[in-house]
Amino acid sequence: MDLDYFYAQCEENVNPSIRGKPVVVCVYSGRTPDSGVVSTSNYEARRYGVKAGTIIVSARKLLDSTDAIFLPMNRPLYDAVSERIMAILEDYGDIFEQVGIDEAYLDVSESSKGNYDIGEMMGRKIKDTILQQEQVTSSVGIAPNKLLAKLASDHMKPNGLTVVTPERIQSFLDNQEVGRIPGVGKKVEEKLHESNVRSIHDLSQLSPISLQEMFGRKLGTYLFLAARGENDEPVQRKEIPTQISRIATLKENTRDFDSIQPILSELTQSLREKLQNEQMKCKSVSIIAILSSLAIHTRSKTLESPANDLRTIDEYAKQLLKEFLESSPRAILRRVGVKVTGLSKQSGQTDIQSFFSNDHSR
Ligand code: TTP
Ligand code: CA
Repeated sequence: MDLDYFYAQCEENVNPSIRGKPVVVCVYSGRTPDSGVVSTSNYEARRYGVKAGTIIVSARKLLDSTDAIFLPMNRPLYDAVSERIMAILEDYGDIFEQVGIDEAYLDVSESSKGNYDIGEMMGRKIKDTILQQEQVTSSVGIAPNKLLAKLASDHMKPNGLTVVTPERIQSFLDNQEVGRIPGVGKKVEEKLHESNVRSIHDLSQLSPISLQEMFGRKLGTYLFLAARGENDEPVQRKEIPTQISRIATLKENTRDFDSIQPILSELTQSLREKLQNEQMKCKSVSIIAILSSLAIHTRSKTLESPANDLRTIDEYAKQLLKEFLESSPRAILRRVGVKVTGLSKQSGQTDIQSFFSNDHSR
């Protein structure tokens, strides 16, 4: 199951008056009013060639003649919608695996008794429930494995439902472009094109040996099997991590707060993205100071309430660094790190503070 034009669809739901117009969700870098890239766009905007990764300036030009709406990312909103939808999905399959903010796999082998008609009914029910409860359209693929289910969910986007029964695998695959296979990026695609391999059917004509020669053992074997629709990756419930940390080596050994702090902030940013992707909150924040002597020190603080917004984590980390430097007048840092612990799944309710934290106001 993959939600359609997810961020933009959330925005349409919050403000229905923009529905029908091209909607562009942007990651503004802040350098100039229009610098940054498109995070995603609705299908109206895609008709003009505006999609994830398009530079905002280009998007404005492409949509010049339209009444397009440009909005900044509001990640707390999308997180909250995603979490409610994932909770709906969890009730269905035998095993549930969320991938990213808007995608999930459900193993329904047992509950469908391996019957694709039952699988299809489950798929419809899931789509209907998400639409009724959250007014979000989704695309579902039902197939013998994760690779085929992913391709099937992409097949009729948006609002699609595609069933690939075992008998239909090869005909389903043959006409599709090799670039559609998950894991086939630009480079692999170009290399295949150079060998005149464009469709998955073309790919299926290559021997495992020649694929391995071109791409190495691992990717070569994957591609050989993928061309036949074979993939044995299990649907697996994600283990919930108990802590996440980031660490970096400083350009030079120092105990100067102003030179260490920007590095710490970068680490905090990356850590917080991970937290939000995993839809987790943390209870405490620590900093790690590795000194020029290689001695390791940590300092921790418990938050007033679990959080995953940048401002809170960044402020705690900065405070900890300041306190550490003050309490250790001879410490010279070689590396610095930040760690969050006491992780828990974030609750459905988005609190005001994280709602107005950086993404929204940027
Ligand atoms: P996708 O599922 O790739 O895209 P989508 O849901 O917007 O559109 P589609 O109908 O084709 O599924 O990504 C999910 C969300 O992730 C998307 O709404 C915004 C975000 N995203 C980015 O921020 N940057 C990116 O480059 C991509 C690909 C997605
Ligand atoms: Ca999607």
